[in-house]
Amino acid sequence: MAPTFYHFTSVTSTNAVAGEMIKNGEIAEKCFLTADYQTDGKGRSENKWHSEPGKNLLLSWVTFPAFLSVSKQFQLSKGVSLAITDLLGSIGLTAAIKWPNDIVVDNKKLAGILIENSIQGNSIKYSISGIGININQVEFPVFPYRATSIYLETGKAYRIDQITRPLSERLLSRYGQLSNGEESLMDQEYLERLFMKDRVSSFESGNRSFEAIIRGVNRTGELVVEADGRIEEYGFHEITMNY
Ligand code: BT5
Repeated sequence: MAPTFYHFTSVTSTNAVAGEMIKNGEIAEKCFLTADYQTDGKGRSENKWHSEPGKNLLLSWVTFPAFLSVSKQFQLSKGVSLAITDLLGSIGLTAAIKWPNDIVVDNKKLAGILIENSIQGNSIKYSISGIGININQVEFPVFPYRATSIYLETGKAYRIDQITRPLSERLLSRYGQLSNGEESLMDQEYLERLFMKDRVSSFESGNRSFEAIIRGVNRTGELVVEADGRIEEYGFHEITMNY
């Protein structure tokens, strides 16, 4: 089945539109939604995703990963992170995966991922992978972490579809690996691309600030760090890394 692409000029959020289309039964496997502009682009929790009209990739990819148990849902995030870094590598950029959902180039955030899963019992009914990749934007608001774009890093302007199409192929290919059970290969590549792995970073957890070394990510997607010689594991909401 060939992938389907839906393009919108302006939407609230491509993830929200994808969710509505799924509920209305308008969407099947291998579906990609893109928009030039989002009036309410979403990040995690209450965070917003900012993007100037027509400058960047704003995409939601819909999957129905019935083969994946809920406890393994982070594997999807790994697949998406690998696909984005594959794509950036193909245009000459060395990108790292900053756990849990950022893609950074030269210590600056170039892309963000927001995966929203609909869970039923122990299975994932559907999953919406929202991806924002900064392509041609040159100025950004002041964010806690610096932002960058493909243009700023390579000096080359891209049409959005020059990124969307190859990215969709990379996503489907990584998804194929996941559904074929090629997890250990993906785990290994993920670790190789993990930002600050085996280097000392500073973290905050609750009201504690500390230094630790990222060692990896466990089966359920928690960050594994070594602090004072001890291994500790943290969930998404339990730790932030300063960089
Ligand atoms: C993310 O959240 O990084 C997930 C972003 C996902 C965006 C896509 S676009 C298509 C789809 N539809 C949606 O509505 N969303 C998805 P988080 O880790 O919470 O990071 C958000 C934070 O990154 C913001 O609070 C800002 O500090 C910063 N930020 C916002 N826009 C940015 C940008 N364009 N580049 C770099 N940083 C940005």
